[in-house]
Amino acid sequence: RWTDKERSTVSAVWEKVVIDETGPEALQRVLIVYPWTERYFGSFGDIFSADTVLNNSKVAAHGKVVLKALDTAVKNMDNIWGTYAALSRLHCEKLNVDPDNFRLMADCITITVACKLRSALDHQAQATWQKFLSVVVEAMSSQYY
Ligand code: ZNH
Repeated sequence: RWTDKERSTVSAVWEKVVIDETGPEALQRVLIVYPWTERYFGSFGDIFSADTVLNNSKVAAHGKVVLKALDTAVKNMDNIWGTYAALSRLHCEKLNVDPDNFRLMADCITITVACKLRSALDHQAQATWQKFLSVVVEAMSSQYY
């Protein structure tokens, strides 16, 4: 269901993404722009005291974990739902993450990528990239009941 052009666009965008930078920055954006998302990260300590969202090593590490999971989707574009079935179940049953937050996370990833790639993420590339992320969001939500 992906055209060759879409596949090559997603790969081209992803090749330019530095996981260790974009992951932390995207999750920091989620936590700052949508501060209620902090509730899921109780085990990370008081991430809002002083300026600690931006220098909390657990937030940074977790941002990398999320982006590494995206790498799996890029490499399995024909089976994104299958790739995320267990992860979706974990977020539903154990982590109790409201699935609306997946869309917020996806948007923050796009904004972070756009800030870094600038003109390399042109309108056509953004459209395809967001289509890809919307499948990721659907897949992450697929096991909720
Ligand atoms: Zn998440 C975890 C992915 C979103 C919250 N995550 C996780 C992991 C992964 C992920 C891979 C790990 C798992 C294990 O360990 O097994 N996520 C992901 C993705 C996405 C997400 C791909 C999208 C796209 N998350 C999310 C959101 C939120 C979350 C939005 C909220 C807001 N997660 C979470 C938590 C956890 C996780 C809380 C746990 C952490 C710790 O460490 O504890």
